Amino acid sequence: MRKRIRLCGALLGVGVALAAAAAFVATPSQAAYHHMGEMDSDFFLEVHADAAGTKLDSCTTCHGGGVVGKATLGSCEWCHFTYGYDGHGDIMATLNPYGTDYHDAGSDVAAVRAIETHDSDGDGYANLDEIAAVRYPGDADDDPTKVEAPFRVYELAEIEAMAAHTQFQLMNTHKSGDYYCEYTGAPMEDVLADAGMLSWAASVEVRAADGFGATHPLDPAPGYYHVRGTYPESTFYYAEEADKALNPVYGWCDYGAPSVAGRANGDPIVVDGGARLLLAYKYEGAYLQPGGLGSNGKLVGEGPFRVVPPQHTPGPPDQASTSLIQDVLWPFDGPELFTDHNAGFSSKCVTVIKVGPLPEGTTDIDTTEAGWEYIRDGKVVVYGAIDPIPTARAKAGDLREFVSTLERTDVRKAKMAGVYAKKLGVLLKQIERGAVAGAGAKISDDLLPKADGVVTAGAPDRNDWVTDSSAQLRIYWALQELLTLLAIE
Ligand SMILES: [Ca+2]
Ligand SMILES: [Ca+2]
Ligand SMILES: [Ca+2]
Repeated sequence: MRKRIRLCGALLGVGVALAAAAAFVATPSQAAYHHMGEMDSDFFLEVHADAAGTKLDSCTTCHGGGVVGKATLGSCEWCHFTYGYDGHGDIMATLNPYGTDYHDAGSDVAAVRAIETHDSDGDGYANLDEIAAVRYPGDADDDPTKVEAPFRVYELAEIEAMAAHTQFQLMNTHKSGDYYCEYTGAPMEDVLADAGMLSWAASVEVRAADGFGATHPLDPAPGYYHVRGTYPESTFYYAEEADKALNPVYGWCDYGAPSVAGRANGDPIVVDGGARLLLAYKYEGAYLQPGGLGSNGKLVGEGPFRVVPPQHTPGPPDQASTSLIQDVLWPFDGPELFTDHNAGFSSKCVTVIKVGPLPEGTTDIDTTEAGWEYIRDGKVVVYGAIDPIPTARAKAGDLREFVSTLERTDVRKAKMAGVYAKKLGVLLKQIERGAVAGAGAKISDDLLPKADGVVTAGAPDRNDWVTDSSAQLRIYWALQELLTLLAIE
């Protein structure tokens, strides 16, 4: 029998056998962390107390995520998928290199200490340096030099507070049946403006919780559905032959939505404000059904947010490509001469909107864990080429918070922690005012020199105020991160 090892996320002793895929939807993703009998997270925090409450205080520090089909799973879902609720699987397969080192060193407090000097993930930074900088020691794509791009998390209520846009349109698919309907949402252009999209941004990439994604250039480009401005006016196309309700044998369009009522073939479709690329949250006036993975591993539901593109070549619903009956009024139009298939570029359950290209010195934010939680909580994150100030403000606030927890033994002289926190308060005010140059100077000339010895000289140097190595590393890298963010324009 396999040795029973105790690792966070392993769900040992929970003998509930559920189909792993079906369980993703219902399981709060942090349920396994600090769960009954699990000690590893306590061992980790006993050695690395500063990591409490950071992104390292989670399963992800030791367990990797994975990909099943097109779905990207966070560490929790990945564990459930590979290991199962009954522990039938191979727990070692869920460990990242840091988790493996911890396991091989004995899975206790001494093991956490013993692997501090290892570079488990081989990215050139020792585990201790990474943990101090709040970077994953088991993920080579994350290291202390990496700065997350500016981001802004929106809740549904914030998107709803923007001017609502309602549009009736055709959703034309390649093969799964077409339909006319009405979506309500905020134009994507308005969402990006609200996030402070930078002038040189070029495109957005939207990603859904199941890994599906689509790229939308800001301006019209052949083959794409663009963000800015309106789409051509379209016409309502109706034929009894196409109507699934009247021709259940080979009809291909669903005319059953309430918003279809009263329309006749050839009527112009008039949309107040013009047809736009929408970040939709309502279908026919009702909130979108939040998505989840069905037992077949496929996405069910489309909400809470769906990106809805109108047709760029407005035309009739066309017969499904898979139908053998193509001798019809509107046969499948593969080359898209008369109509385009916008539905396939309509991303369901969108949780991430990346505005590209990324600002210099930044990298993708960690969205692995965001997917299904965002679906449940009605959130979407916009990141990339957007206003960096709110992110810098939040990070400076976090840093001040951290410094306020420093103890006498972490600093050279008794009052230094308090004064350093006050200096960070000054920095915070500069950032809030948008005084970017002043804030940069404050960091480079005043804050960094007092916390840079470990990185520049291998040990705290004579003018360092913060003398605890791990605290100093955390402060040093947080300040570097702020410098990068403040340099974005
Ligand atoms: Ca490393
Ligand atoms: Ca790393
Ligand atoms: Ca079609």
